[in-house]
Parts: sequence; structure tokens; C-alpha cells
Amino acid sequence: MVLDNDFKQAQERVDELITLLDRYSHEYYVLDRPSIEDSEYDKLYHELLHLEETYPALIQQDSPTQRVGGTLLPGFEKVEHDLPMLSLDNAFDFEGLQAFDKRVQQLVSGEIEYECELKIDGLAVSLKYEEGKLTQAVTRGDGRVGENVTGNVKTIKAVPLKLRRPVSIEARGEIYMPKASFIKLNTDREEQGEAVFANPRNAAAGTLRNLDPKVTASRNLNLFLYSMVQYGELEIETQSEALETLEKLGLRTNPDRAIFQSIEGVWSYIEEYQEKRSQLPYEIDGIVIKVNRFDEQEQAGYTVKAPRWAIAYKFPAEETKTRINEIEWSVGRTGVVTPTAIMDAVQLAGTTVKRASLHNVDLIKERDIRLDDLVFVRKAGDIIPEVVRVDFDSRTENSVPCEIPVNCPACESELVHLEDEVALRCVNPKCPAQAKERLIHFVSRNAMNIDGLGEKIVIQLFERHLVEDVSNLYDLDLEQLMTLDKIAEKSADNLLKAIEGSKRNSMERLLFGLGIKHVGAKAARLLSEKYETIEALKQATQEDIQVIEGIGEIIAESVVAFFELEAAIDLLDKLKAHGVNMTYTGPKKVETADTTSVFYDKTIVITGKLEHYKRNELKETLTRLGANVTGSISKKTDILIAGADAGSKLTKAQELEVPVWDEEALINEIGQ
Ligand code: 3B8
Repeated sequence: MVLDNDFKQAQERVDELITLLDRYSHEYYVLDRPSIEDSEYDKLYHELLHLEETYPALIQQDSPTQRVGGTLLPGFEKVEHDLPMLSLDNAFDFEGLQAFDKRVQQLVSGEIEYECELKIDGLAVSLKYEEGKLTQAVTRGDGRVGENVTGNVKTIKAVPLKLRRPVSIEARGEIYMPKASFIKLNTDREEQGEAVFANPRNAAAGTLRNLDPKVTASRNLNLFLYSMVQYGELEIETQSEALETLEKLGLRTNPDRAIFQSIEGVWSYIEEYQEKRSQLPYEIDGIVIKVNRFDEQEQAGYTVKAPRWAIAYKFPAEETKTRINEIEWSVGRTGVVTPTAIMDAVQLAGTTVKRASLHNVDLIKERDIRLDDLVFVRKAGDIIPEVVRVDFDSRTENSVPCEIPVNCPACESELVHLEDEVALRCVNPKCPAQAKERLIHFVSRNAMNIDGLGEKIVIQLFERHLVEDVSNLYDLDLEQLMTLDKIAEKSADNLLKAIEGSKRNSMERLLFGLGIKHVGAKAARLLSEKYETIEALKQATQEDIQVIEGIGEIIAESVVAFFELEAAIDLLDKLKAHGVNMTYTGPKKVETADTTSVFYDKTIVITGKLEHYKRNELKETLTRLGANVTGSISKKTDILIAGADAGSKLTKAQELEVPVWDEEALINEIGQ
């Protein structure tokens, strides 16, 4: 086959880019030692994306652009493991470990070396690489048959799609959600009125088993590999060599491991990590102890469900009992009312605990939590105190179920329990508690980022009626700031400068700061990149908005609803009058569409029965060519593509003199 020059050059560059991006990604996600700026990575990534769009034949299965699958999976395929995924027997104290050691000594001849690893509290998966390429990722399932989660696992950045050598291996490890990501996810979910995850493990499971890989990609999962069960032609004799080999192939392993010649040594390692546990950025629930040499592992052998050469030491769960004195109800920025238990102060896993979030009404009912109850508390994600259960034996006879508020604790207006929400909401747009939270959000770091304007100052400003809505921040003067508690002239002056400076922020900060329901920092950025001005976004329809990659129907609907609120328009007008910038001044989105296409920047509607195209695929193709495919005809529509039996849309297009294309015209332009 004769290849034209451009294509050949593109091919070389694609190979080069994949190699580079893989290296940077490995440095960033596996080694935790990046060597280039994120923006530089982004540039290379978009160059690759562009080449692949121009030459789809160059798309390789292991290209970093192929991490996010766009399609929804119809449930997960069941896959039988080549080798069963066994679980581990447990030990709960030193005696249990001694018994394990004794049994191993009886089964194995010679000196025994133990390798110790942290027991990551996540979900086990098995990764198969064939000739260096990731071909399959399967969950443990029942040990014999698991679920094929390849699409989702590919979205985890620490998982290389290609190894550094073209070997065929199967490796196993634990997928987890870092504590910080878990806390952020739950905070967001609570704020949105969604059910929270009980712990990072459940959050990881829910994320990995989500049918939409985009959801998986948007949450921060990670993994550590801990074993190799098929090693192709590699020669490996011990567990520690297996882990070193995995690292050399580019896979991520946990560095906190050690080798001991005796079970007493193992115990010292356990004690060390029992102390360090709470400082680790991920949850561990124990220590795994393995016979290091493979030949000795063979000698020890297996039971039906677990190897005899390894054991899991489980840390005791830190739980303590205390009494609930009060249940406090507080109102968030979006009106969600959340209960918090106020308890007798107790020591728990290194800190004094006296408050625990009860998350929502359903949880209180489910666990039947009442005032004056003695309850067991634990730390979820090792950090957040949580009421696990009630000590029912100690409950007194006159105890009554906890009173669920009917009115907002801040403004007295009647609370609502919206359908498909677990949350109680105050829907009064003038509720002062919400207004206060909105202010705090507006000035926060990811929003307008007003330095020196901490929560305490915001609360004072609000309570003294100096600031009622966010636009009033820009009315403040030095004299007013000087009246606040504990503020010196110098810091008041700095604060004024910071407020003034925030007027020049790029649009995405303002958009996020407005606190539109479902619009997080990322969505705000995507919307700003696309529309560039608040005014353009205000004019956009839901159909327009929801086709943006990364923005769905829910966000689109919420944005449109926001701009329909009179109060929102008033607020934006006031901000504008103060000179707050309303345009996007961040980096321009790299244009991936072909600007020479006739569909570039055109608004297109598709209607009727298509013979030669699948509607979804056609929509995707046109979007890739730079078109905006929307659902309804208006003056702004540039082209209507009409299949057979096109009804009212065709009539309307003709009325508005919108050009109408049939499938034949389309075939002439883009082929079948
Ligand atoms: C054999 C070895 C199961 C496991 C194993 O961090 C086996 O090694 C296993 F049959 O489940 N959660 C680890 C972890 C889990 C396992 C393991 N090593 N580090 C873990």
C-alpha cells in the first residue's frame, strides 16, 4: 500500500506523542514525580487528539485518548478468571499470627522470609496485559467469575494502557478511592441532596461499577498492584521481585513494604503502621503477610478459598461509645438541611470528637438515632466521625424518635422533601442561612478566590448587614471594614485590594461562584471555554449546552433554569455595574474540529427516519466536525437534516427558510 507523505508523518508523530504522554503520565500518576507542566501535557494530548481525528485510522487501542469510553455499557459482562482470585484468611492478634507462622514452618522446609504489605481497603481486580497491552480488567466477583470492568479501569490514570515491555502477564491489585477524594465526593453529594457513601471502599465500588465510564473518569480512583499470577517468559522467584518487576513494567505498587525473617519482626511492622495508619492518604484495614519465596509458597499450598502462604492481619476497628446531647440542623448554600449530632466529647483515633454528621433524615430513621442515646462512633475515611449504631440496650423507656424539623431552622419557611432526594430542603430564595453560605462560597478559593476574606469575616459582614448579596462586597469601603472585630487597617486595606482584584477574574470563577446547582468548578470551566461570555451562556438553550463534552442534561437544565430567575439576572446586572468581568480570559480551548468542514460552527437539527446513518453516530460525526447538533428548529438553525417522514420540524424549517438537506446530500459531503 502506498501511503501519502502526510499520513506517514502523522503516523510517526502519533507514535512519538503516545510514547511521550505515557512517560509523563507514568511520572505523574505512578511515580508521583512529574517532569513537565500540566499545560504542556495538555498541549501534547490535544495534538494527538487532533491527529487522531484527522486520521481515524491512526487511533491505537492503547492511545491515552482512548481512556474515556463514551458509550454506556448494558451491565457488565461476566468473565471467568484463568486462575481463581482467592481471598485471605484473617488474624486479629499476635496469637493468630503465631499460629500462622507455626503452620507455615510445618509445611515449608528451610528458612522462611516474610514479606509484609499494607492491606489496602478497596476492591480487588485482575489486569491482563497481552504483548504489553491492557486487554482486560475483571473484578474479583465470587473468586471464580468476575465482572469485566475494562472500560472503567481504563479511565484510572495510574493504569498504563501499555507496559514498557511487550510481555503477556496477569497482575492483581486493589482499586481504591483516596480519603481526600472520598470526602470531597460526599461533601458534593450531600450538598446536592444525594445519598452519601458510607466509606471510601463503597465509594470506590460504586464508582468502578458505574455503568457510565464518564462517571468513573470524573472521580478520582487509584490502584496499587500487589501480585503477579501469570508472568509469561519473565523469570521471577519471589514476591518482592514480582513487585519490582511490576514497577519496571510501569505499574504502580505500594512502596511501604518490608521483609522480615521472623514473626516478631512482622509484629513490629504491624505496630508501626497501626500508628501511621491515620496519616496515610488512603484507607488500610490491616497488613498482609506473605511467604516471600515462590518455591516455598508452593510447598505451603492452598485451601479451597485461600493460600496457606499468606494471611491478613486486621486492625481492630476504632470505635467508641458516647452520648448524643443535641441534634443540630443547618442550612447549606443550596438549601439542603443537614443534621449533626452533638455528643459528649470522646477521644477517637487520635482526636477529640464531639460532632458527627448524620447526613440526612433517612439515615436518622434507618439507624433509629434519638436524643440521649448512647451511640458507637467511628471515623469514616479514617477522618470523619460517624454514628455507626445505637446501643439499644441502654435506651431508656421514655425515649422518643427524634423530631424532624418542618420549618427551616434559619428562616422558618416550610421545608420540602423533594422527590428522588434524601435531603430536606429550604426553598426560600431569601433564606438568610443560604445567603450566608452563598457568600462564603462566592469568595472561596476555587470561586472568586478573595484572599483574606475568611468565613469569620464573611459572617460578620453578613450579620452586620454590610453585605447581603455577593454584589454588596463591591460596595464595601475601608471605614466599614475597620468596624469589624480584630481587623487592622493594613489588613482591611489588603482586603479591599483583593476584592477589587477579583473583578478581573476570568468568567469560570464567577460562574462557579454563583453557586448554580450542579455547576461545579469543572463544569463552570467547560461552559466558560465554550461560551466565553455570561451573556452568550444566558442565551444558550438546554440542547446547545448539553452536547458539550463533560456536561450532561442535568447541568444544562440547571443552567437554563438559573438564567430564567429574575433574581439571578438582577444580581448579574449589579455585578456588571460594579465592573466585574463577565468574559472568559483563560487559555483558549484547543480547537479539535476541522475548521474547513462545511459543518464547522453550524447549528444543525436532525429529524425523520434515516436510512443510511444511525442517528447517534451521525450526531457524533457532525459534532466532531464542529457542528452544534440541537433538538429544535429556530432562526438560529443553519441546516435541517431531514430523513423520511419528517413532520413538523420540516414544515417549520421551510417557514423559517432554513436550508434542508436530505441523506443524499449528506452522503456527498461526509460519505456513509
Ligand atoms: C493471594 C495474595 C489474595 C491476596 C493476596 O492490599 C490471595 O495478596 C489479596 F489469594 O487479596 N488488599 C494485598 C492485598 C490483598 C491481597 C494481597 N495483597 N496487598 C490488599
